[in-house]
Amino acid sequence: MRQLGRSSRYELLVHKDGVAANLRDVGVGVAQVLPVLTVAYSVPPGSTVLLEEPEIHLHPLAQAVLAELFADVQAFTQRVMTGSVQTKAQAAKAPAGGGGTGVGLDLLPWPKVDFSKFGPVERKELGRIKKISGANLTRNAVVIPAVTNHDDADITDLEAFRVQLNKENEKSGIKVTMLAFLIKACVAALKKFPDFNSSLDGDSLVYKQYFHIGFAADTPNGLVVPVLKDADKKGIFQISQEMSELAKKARDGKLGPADMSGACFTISSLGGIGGRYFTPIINAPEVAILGLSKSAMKPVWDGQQFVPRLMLPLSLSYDHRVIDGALAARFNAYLGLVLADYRRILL
Ligand code: CAO
Repeated sequence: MRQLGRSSRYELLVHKDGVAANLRDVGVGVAQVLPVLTVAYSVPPGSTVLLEEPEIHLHPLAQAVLAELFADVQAFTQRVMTGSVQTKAQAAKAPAGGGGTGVGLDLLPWPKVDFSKFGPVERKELGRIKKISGANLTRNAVVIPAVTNHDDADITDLEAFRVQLNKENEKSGIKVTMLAFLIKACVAALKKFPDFNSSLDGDSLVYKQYFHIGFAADTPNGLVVPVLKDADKKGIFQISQEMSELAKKARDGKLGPADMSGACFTISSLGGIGGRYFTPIINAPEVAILGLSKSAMKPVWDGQQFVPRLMLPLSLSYDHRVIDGALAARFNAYLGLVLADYRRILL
């Protein structure tokens, strides 16, 4: 594609009927013309637009570049005529919710960039799981006013207990994971703070009296969230075993809809991989999600001296429509107490 010189700058303007367009020397680079047009006319990403008959005289090179850039004016004109795209003027006149009104999302179109102008590229279709989870994640990120509370839990003694348990049960074939302890600890916290075990339904909150915990599992095909049912009724060994079966099913792409539905609360653990805190996206209609990062030895002040303790980073994202910041801080603080001394789960 030919380029205009750096000094050549244009902007697209629309006629009052919104179909034909002009160019004017006002300070927008030709490379930006397409984004400008998509913004101005709410043209969906991927649309191409051609200037029908620019009303002012253009440098021939500019016309040639624009002809290449905007290769389909008839299609654009037809889209405007059939109402599948709106001009800016039409959008401004549209009723509430139709864009440009200050309510609704009124988002700009996705930037359309010809990456091959900058270097070699390869195109790959998103996988099925990514397409589905992407749509869900976007809705949840956009709709839920989420806040994340970060904290650290002292798991020094719990980790020693876990290692000891695994030694004792080496022959059983069941490996107890930290995540299993976290699932039980979260059940205790959900019982203590029932708002976390609720879902918004219009102006009401539905409080669940069951405790199904989802856990994010990384698979070759993408992220899935199997659900461990009735975690309150199961011991650490059973939870560890079921989790490992569900994780295997997830990796083999064999999870059915029943394996992935009904969660009250989700845990997303990146602890086996690394990182220090993150902001997990809530899995609607749940109202909170707990992110776990990699535990590390830290110097902790015990009132007299610094002592080495194994600290687990907790990142609790919550729906602020349902949960206040103070409650979230209490939830994390309670989790910290339980994880530091697991006997508290009995209280
Ligand atoms: N800190 C330090 N080490 C940890 C840890 C933590 N918080 N959590 C786990 N580990 C260790 C385990 O002890 C294990 O070590 P050993 O093999 O030496 O015993 C190792 O990390 C691997 O653990 P694991 O990942 O196999 O097991 P798990 O029970 O912790 O997790 C599962 C299971 C399915 C959640 C995990 O395999 C997984 O898929 N994690 C990724 C989830 C994810 O992608 N979340 C992001 C969602 S948002 O995009």
